[in-house]
Amino acid sequence: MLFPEIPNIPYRGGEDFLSFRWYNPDEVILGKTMKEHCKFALAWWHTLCAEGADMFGGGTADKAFGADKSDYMAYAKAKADAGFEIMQKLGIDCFCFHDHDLVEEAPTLAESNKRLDEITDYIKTKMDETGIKCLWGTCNAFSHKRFMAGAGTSPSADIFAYAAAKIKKAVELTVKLGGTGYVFWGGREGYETLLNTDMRLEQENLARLIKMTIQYARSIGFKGDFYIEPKPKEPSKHQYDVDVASTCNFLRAHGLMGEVKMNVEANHATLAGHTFQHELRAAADNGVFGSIDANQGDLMLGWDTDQFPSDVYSATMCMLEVIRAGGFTNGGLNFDAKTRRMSYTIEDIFHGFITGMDTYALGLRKACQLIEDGRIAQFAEERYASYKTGIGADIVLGKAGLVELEQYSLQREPQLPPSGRQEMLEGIVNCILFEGKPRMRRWNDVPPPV
Ligand code: XUL
Ligand code: CO
Repeated sequence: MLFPEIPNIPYRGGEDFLSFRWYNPDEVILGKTMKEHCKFALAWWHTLCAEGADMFGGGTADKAFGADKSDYMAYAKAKADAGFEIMQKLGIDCFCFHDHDLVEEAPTLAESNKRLDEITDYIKTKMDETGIKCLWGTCNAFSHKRFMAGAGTSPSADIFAYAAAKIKKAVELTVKLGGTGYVFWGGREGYETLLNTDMRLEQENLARLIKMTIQYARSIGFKGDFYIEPKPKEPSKHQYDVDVASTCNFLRAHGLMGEVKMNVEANHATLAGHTFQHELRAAADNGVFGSIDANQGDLMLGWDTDQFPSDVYSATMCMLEVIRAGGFTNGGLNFDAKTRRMSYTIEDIFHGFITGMDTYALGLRKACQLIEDGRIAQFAEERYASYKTGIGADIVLGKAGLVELEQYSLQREPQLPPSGRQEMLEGIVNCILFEGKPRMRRWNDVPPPV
């Protein structure tokens, strides 16, 4: 055991140190256990690799986990041991990885692949022993300097080929570890200036790479889902997968709709100028809701801070959308999150996960209360009641065109639309969030707007 001072983290429902207050894995809510609703996962890169380096200084956390870092395999195995201990103590059933999170990249592709084979043999044994599973895998095609101008969107065909070779291996590893998803995050798939960029060719090539990956993965028996993880910027000034809507446009333009879903990340939504809920709704409405990178950004910063989530409001709206979308199938809530640079101890990692898991557990509980309360959904439904009958139904059913609508409008001046009652709805949310019970009268008892 690497961290004997840290116990298994129990659900206590109180304020005890190192315990869950709201996450009670086996408690059944709306017909499913909390564990099934949430499907939490650990991100190998943040939890086991990131040491807190930033633009102005190196790492503050020791993530050698007792190993000699120059012995790459001993170091890789120590990270795996630490990861499994952390997951077991927290009751997290899944992890997500990039190829070279698992073991340091070697000078050649062949040697790198050998290292990956060896470390995944080790990880697979630990998975069999513990029952821990792989939620999704992905490929790091952005850190090495060869990918400075992108991978699938590189101006160099040799780099495209190298990225394809690396992705091939990452897909094989995902299949080997039984991953139920494969993620494309467009690391440096974007541009800095159009003065040197053929945007059309770059996007076509990106689509080609995704198609090759799908074709190969299916040919070796991958049955899971593919996800694109939209992000508007960072590291590129402009990343091609800006947000869910523009990524859907990319998928449609290249005949990939139906083949690829979304991995929606909270902090990426913030960077795109959207709420997390907006991105989730856009995914569900387009039939591409897949998985979630659960973290949170800082609204005052323009970069990806990848903080552990603590915003219950946002987590509640997220779980509302997840439930609305029918819950997770192959996806889950991956903590693409790291402790702050000043929170550098192993205990801080546990606090990060406990707060993150409790935030989502509380969000789930509150989302269920909002659903059971019913007023919010009912209000939204009734707001559009005019499309159920009469001219509204004709519009929806395609029975009315401009001529009919002109005829209709010549005979009557429309009334103002019903009040949106945003403030009242926000009040209802607050009552449920902070008091756990409704305070107001039912909305339809409220007098109509004047
Ligand atoms: C980067 C990011 C990635 C992906 C996986 O912003 O979110 O870590 O989640 O490549
Ligand atoms: Co992410």
